[in-house]
Amino acid sequence: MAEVTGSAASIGQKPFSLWVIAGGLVYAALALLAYVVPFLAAIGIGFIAILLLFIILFLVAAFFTLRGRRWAYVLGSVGGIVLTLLFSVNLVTSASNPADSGFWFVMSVLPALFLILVFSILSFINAKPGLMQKRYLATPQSTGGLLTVAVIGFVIGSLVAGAIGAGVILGNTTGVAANIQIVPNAPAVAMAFSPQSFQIPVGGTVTWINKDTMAHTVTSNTTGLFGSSLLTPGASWSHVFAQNGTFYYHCDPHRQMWGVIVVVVS
Ligand SMILES: [Cu+2]
Repeated sequence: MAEVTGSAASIGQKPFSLWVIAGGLVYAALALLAYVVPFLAAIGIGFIAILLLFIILFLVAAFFTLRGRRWAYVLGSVGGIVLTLLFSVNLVTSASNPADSGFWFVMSVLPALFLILVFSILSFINAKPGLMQKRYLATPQSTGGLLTVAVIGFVIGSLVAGAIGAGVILGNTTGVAANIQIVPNAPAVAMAFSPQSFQIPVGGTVTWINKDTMAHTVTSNTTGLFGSSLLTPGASWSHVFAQNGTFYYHCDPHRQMWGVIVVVVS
């Protein structure tokens, strides 16, 4: 009984800052896992390996952070920065559209990484004198606690606003008259562009609409012939086909997504 009391007391005695760092790292690891599982079938083994590496790194860093190891939260912070830089383009795309499947991930993981970074730097600087000497590192009843609550509040707020925005964006797409739909879960299905083959007379216009919850492109297989920018969820794009012929196209980020436009002389 005395031992149980003792271990419970030692958990309570860990500095608040280490709980924030470890909690943030565990959240980042679980969020990565939750984000990537639906796309496992559609992404390459190399990409899965990289993400697994980050998940393991975050969990190991969290474990040793709680044991008070300085290298652990340095490792966690550096890992977070590398992850952000590596996927900066994807993060910006996802954050710019609440209907994007990655919106919740960016809006919760980036603030978590921010907290990890701030508390890691402060903990690193104050490790020698001891974290318990600084009130904002030692206890949640401090400016450190206030900052943590503020960041969590920001995350909840942006997720609620995002959920409302996503409904509006996806609701608006029903009014657009498009010839070809980029279907939900497009990278994982056989026919990502529906219809996959579409015929028009010379001079006709084809309109694509993205009904998926992630960004895609319409890109000619013949380089430079035609191509959209990244179409976020709900976005549409049109192209006029002035020449007859058979034009294959694909999605730039997901090469397995393809379709064909057949332009005939009427
Ligand atoms: Cu795509």
